Amino acid sequence: VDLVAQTLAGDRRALARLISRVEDNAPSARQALAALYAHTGQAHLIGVTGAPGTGKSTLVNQMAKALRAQERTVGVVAVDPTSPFSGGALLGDRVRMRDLSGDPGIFIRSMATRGSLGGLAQATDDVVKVLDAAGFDVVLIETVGAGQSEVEIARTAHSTVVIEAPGLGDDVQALKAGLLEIADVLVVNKSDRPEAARTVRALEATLALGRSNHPEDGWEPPILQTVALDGTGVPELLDAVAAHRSYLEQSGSWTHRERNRARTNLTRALERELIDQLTRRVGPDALERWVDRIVAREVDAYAAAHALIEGQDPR
Ligand SMILES: Nc1nc2c(ncn2[C@@H]2O[C@H](COP(=O)(O)OP(=O)(O)O)[C@@H](O)[C@H]2O)c(=O)[nH]1
Ligand SMILES: [Mg+2]
Repeated sequence: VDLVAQTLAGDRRALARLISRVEDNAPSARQALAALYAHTGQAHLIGVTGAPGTGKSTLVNQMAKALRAQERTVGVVAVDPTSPFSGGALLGDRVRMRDLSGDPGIFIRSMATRGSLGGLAQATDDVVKVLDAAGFDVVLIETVGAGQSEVEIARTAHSTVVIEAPGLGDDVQALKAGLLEIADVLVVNKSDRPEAARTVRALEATLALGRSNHPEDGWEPPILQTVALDGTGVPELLDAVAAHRSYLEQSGSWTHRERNRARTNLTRALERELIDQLTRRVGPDALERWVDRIVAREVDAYAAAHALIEGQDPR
């Protein structure tokens, strides 16, 4: 069966199987990704990130529903490497997202936890490409804004929505996590809570400081308020994200971001390919013997890498 052709034709079961292969990094997956690649580049990729518990999943669910009401098709990729469960999905996420099941205009995938976070970023990127090629108008990518890899995932989106919520301890968690710099749209969710106004003010103050450092950037991230529990503020959020897309297109930033994404993809592919080739050439034993020598303080990692590339024997 040709999963690629079926996926392009709109077959959702084929899409699900193809995504599983991509997630498992199966040998057939690279060929499939290559065949799909020419069909990518149409979807608006929207990253949704923020500290755990800010309401990302609830909000993504509402955004997806609102987009469906506008007759737009939606792919959702939820990435949660902090979840210890296989499948990566928090049970609550699955339950809440069940609202939307049975609708062929939406496809939701929770990414499995990977051994390495670098692998997770790559796998997420690949799954997003499959959804893009399959023709979804919008792909929402939920990540926990907690570390470098999550920031990297959020960064590959066209538009990044950073979620804050009042009452989680610190005034501005996103600031601590370094997320404000990548925010195209800021959302204070849980605005049904009285402390929300204070969180908005804290964000405004922080942004006012940061903005003067980037006078060349023509986009000022708006600060919106939502109540994901009942959908309050979600239409305004979608408007802001659409406005950001228009800004990207008119300013030339869309092309610029596409180039950056292509460069990241190429660099990652090169790293993977070169390491694979080298490991095949010298064998895994040689690698381990260089590790021994590094541990023994006989050589440093740079010298060992250089020696490996030169084809030298560890001993
Ligand atoms: N009061 C209030 N609670 C919310 C709101 N949005 C989400 N929550 C709750 O916050 C908790 C965490 O939500 P979740 O979407 O799983 O957050 P995530 O970890 O960021 O994905 C859940 O108990 C939600 O019901 C909101 O707008 N107001
Ligand atoms: Mg979540």
